[in-house]
Amino acid sequence: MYTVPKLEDFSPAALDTAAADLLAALKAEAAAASGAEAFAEFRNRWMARKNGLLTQVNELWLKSAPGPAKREVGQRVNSLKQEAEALVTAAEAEAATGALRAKLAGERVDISLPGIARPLGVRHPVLRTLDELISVFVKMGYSVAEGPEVETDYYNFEALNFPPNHPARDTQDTLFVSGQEAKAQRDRLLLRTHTSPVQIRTMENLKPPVRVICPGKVHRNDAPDATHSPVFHQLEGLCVDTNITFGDLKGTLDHAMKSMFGSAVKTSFRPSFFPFTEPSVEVSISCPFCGGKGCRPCKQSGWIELLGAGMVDPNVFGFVNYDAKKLSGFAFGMGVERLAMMTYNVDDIQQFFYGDMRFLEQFA
Ligand code: FA5
Repeated sequence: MYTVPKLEDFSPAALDTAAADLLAALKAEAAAASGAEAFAEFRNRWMARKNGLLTQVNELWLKSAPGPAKREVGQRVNSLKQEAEALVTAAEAEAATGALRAKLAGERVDISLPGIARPLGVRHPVLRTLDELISVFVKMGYSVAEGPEVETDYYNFEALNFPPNHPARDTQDTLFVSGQEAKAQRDRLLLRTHTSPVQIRTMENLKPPVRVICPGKVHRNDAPDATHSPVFHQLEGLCVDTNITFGDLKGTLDHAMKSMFGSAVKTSFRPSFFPFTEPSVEVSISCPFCGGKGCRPCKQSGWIELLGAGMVDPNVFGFVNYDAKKLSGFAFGMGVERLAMMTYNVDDIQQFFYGDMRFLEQFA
């Protein structure tokens, strides 16, 4: 194995020979060092600061060179060390690619293996019902409007003719945003309890005639049960023009329900109360499951209550600068989950929100 010789002769020719011997030995050892461990040993033998072969060159050649030759020897030793270091670095890179090549040589990509199939999602039954409803009304000439889920007291209640502290507010158990006490009541934020505020936002922005539907998510502090969820969806409708009558309301909703549940379905309108409509009605459809004879979904009554509606109260027109003497209109709001339950014969509203694949896969 190579050792750094002591020099007697410091002539350029003798130095050249000694340098050539050293480099030849280094190259041979680099080529022989296979594997990470052997290479580390090789590197250490040559490069170690303490007693590595290149350090020994310093000691044995440079330090023992006679005074007049020192300069010449110093330059040669420096360039020799540089060359040696470059050779070690190159050998190191070569060893790394060599190892990678060896690893790859043992691996094969099997392009005939099937890939990882991602299951394709389907539209959620609630959104599917919403889409169907929207398309029924779009065919009747309605456009679609949206509004914010975090609303002000003004749009959710006041402009809909719910005065502050009016008991009608209690019919919609409201989730309020905290820390709003410093604001005037009308500016306080809440999670909208219905999509009716979009009626106001629409009339503020559009001149009559207006025909819009407003789909969206709403929130109430309702305890979850088979027909109630604290988060659910509504589809609001608003039609304002001259000479809009209660007959238009009945015809429109009757047509919409027949489009959704089949032409045999009948609609029934019973008096009700909402502050923003006068008169107000609850709309029911004849039970599509039993045809009106009475069954479990319709609680033996033959009818299923689906939505609230009515003629726009003139006070509401006052909030949006519409002329209540010239204009009239109707509005309605339906719970989309309740319609989806009817469409897909689902008896528990909570099924829509559990995210249980066994339930959702049935709609694929
Ligand atoms: C309203 O929200 C009125 N804004 C509807 C309206 C619009 C009337 C325009 C007149 C004119 P109501 O609170 O009844 O009304 O709710 C409407 C529908 O939402 C109900 O018929 C029901 O289908 C659905 N709904 C109400 N609460 C829940 C709940 N917790 N979970 C699921 N659906 C609900």
